[in-house]
Amino acid sequence: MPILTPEAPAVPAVPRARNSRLKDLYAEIQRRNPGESEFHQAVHEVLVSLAPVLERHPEFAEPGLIERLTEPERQIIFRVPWQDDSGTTHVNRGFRVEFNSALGPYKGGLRFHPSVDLGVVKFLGFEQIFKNALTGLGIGGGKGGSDFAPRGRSDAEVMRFCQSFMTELHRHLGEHTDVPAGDIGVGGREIGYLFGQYRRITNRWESGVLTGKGTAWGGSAVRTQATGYGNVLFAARMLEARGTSFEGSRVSVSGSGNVALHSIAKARELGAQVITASDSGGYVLDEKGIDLPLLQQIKETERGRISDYAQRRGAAARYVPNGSVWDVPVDVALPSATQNELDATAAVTLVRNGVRAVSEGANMPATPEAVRMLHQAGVAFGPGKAANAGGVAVSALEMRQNAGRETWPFAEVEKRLADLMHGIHDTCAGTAEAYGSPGNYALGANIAGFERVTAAMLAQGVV
Ligand code: NDP
Ligand code: 2IT
Repeated sequence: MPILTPEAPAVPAVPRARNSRLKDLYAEIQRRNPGESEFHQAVHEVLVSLAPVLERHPEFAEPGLIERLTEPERQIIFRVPWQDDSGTTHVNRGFRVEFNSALGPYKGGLRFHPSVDLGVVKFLGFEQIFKNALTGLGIGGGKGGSDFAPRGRSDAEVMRFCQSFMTELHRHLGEHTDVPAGDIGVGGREIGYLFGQYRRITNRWESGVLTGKGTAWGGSAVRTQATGYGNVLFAARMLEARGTSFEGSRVSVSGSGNVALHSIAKARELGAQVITASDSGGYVLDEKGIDLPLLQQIKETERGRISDYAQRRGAAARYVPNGSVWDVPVDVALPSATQNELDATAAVTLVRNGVRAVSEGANMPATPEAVRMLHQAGVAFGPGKAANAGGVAVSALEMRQNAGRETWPFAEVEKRLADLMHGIHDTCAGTAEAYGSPGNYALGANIAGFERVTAAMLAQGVV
């Protein structure tokens, strides 16, 4: 982990005392949370942005404030026993980290993936605090999940797992308390099973307790598309600020899940040629442009793999097992799979190949070294906590519809999403500029999110 210097070279110098306090704080966070490398990384990325804020706003330097911000309000870890179709019992571990509720009920997704552990959930929950603050929609930060691997499991097995998971988690949730949604491995099917079990146990139709529900039973239009659409809208605004656009550009997308599929759709709508998609097995390069209906059929209906897509597409596509999708020369790259999937080597390759913008659909997909290189090369970089906020923003709109027993039309939610993404872009850009680092969206997102949440924490006293 590099020392605490800001990611971009243009950040004004700050007095040594503030920097050394942040360094001490970071060392203490590492000591108190051993082995949680992703959490350390997420905290570090924020702390490196804060020295100029503490200088300008001494109230935010109040002892204990950043210590509270980096310590979850509550961490829940529980056993999730379930039986597979052959009757064999499995035991997974469930997590919910309720990180910060200064701005509203804890809000954030659930991830089901074998790599999930406490450090991963804490990194995601920490990111979520800032992301949710940037939406301005009155939602706190939280995240949860399990080391359960849904891939290859039958619907019945996934249902039993979700029911067992919710049997424990339900006591911690509530529309005014904690409101989960989807993330990796948790989509519409899982939210349905989770909601069904919550309703059964509590005997309440409490639609606002989960978001990402089916539109026939309380879900919002556009929630499924919102993260991918939102990331492309954010990237489009970054390109516009540089006098360019998606029109006629070559775009690479990683992943082939919820965020990737809807990023591809929106980028195409804006005139781009999207030429890649991937999964943990490899990537496909489709020079004619990804055939979205075919990819959706394979991923959403058949729950298949990218290798199946390449096979069905025939000569038009080239499948590269275990390859790096970032080797493909593009104008815009949209990492949409998982954390740390775009490292320094990938960033160098992208820059050499002339990339103009990188916008994070996933959470923390670019490593700190990659981010630094992109900044130094003058590439427009959209940090996940701003660029992928469209998903949770439409989740907050789903909560509003549920509270008012309303159903808003697709076009209305889509318009609100576009306005929200433009607002988040402009907040990040304006904050970066105000702190002497124009164009550094990562700095702008960290500072704007930090100011909003810590102002609320200060007003609410030491809790
Ligand atoms: P999905 O489960 O729908 O898709 C995940 C995709 O990423 C799959 O293609 C998967 O491939 C790939 N992937 C996952 N883990 C790895 C890995 N370790 N290495 C390589 N590929 C991997 O998830 P989402 O699309 O919902 O989420 C993608 C990212 O976007 C995550 O970082 C998530 O936190 C973030 N995000 C999601 C939001 C949402 O609304 N869903 C909102 C904001 C951010 P495979 O099948 O091989 O595992
Ligand atoms: O990372 C994220 O923002 C999400 N997975 C969506 C969270 C939500 O509550 O909609």
